[in-house]
Amino acid sequence: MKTYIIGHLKPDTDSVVAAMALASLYRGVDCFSYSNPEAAITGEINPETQFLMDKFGMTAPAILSAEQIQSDDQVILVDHNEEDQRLVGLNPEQIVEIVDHHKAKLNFNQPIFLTFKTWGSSNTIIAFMMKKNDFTPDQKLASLMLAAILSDTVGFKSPTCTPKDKEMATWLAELAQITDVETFTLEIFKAKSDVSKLSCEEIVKNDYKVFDFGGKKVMIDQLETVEQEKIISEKKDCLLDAMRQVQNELQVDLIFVAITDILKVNTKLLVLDEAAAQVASQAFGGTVQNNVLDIGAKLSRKKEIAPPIEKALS
Ligand SMILES: [Mn+2]
Repeated sequence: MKTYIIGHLKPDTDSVVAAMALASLYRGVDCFSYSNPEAAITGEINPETQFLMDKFGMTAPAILSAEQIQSDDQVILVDHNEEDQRLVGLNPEQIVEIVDHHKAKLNFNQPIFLTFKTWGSSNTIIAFMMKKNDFTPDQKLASLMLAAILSDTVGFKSPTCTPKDKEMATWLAELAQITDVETFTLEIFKAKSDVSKLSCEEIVKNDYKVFDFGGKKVMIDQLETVEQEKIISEKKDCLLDAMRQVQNELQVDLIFVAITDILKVNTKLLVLDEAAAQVASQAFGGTVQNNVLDIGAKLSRKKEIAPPIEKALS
């Protein structure tokens, strides 16, 4: 019997490291009675997470499929809760706990443990849980947890960032013995931005979430980069073709690709068709020009991009 701790589809650094960190806490502190806590991920890690694993000599958790989960195993979700973002085929009756910082959309037939905080990163929540339990992550794990907080809060610049994120990051930076957090943040940004090895289809599927907004399936992919202009001027047509293909493949009603410049703090939305253009204009104002809508100083999909789209569709 195992307890799998697993993040969302299309794993990002926060979700991969949150699974590792929570598994480490649950293995390390006696009062948690989970049997064999084991971190897992839903699919290949992204280039940023790979960079961090290499940098700190760590190995990412193994990819788990629903078929590998035995009927007596338990599952803990981290960094997500909605069904559309869970491992495909996962039996909701095996979920025993959720630790998350996203809007809750839940419907369970059994009582479960829930830890939801409106902080900028799931790793902030887990660091907080560690402190409460007098548990100290080792230097490598602390480094990864710090990186996850910096990644999710875009170096503390995202509107999702809270004082608690900074407080936990300070604690983790000490444990990690990382004194120059700013330089470390830039290193993470560069790794995040490296799309040189990705095809347009891979970019469109690099960091996407599918939402159910008023009965419509809406896919929002976000590319956080320091090369926004270059990507739009060099890859727009190729990305639009890939968006068309991915929209068909995933059977979503609307598809948006947000290209976010994390240094300039600006997002440009790639919009595929007239239906999406209308929704985008209604959500953010302005007019779509050549399939691009500049939505201004926005960084956070969760707080600044998805909610206006949801509102426009309601
Ligand atoms: Mn997160």
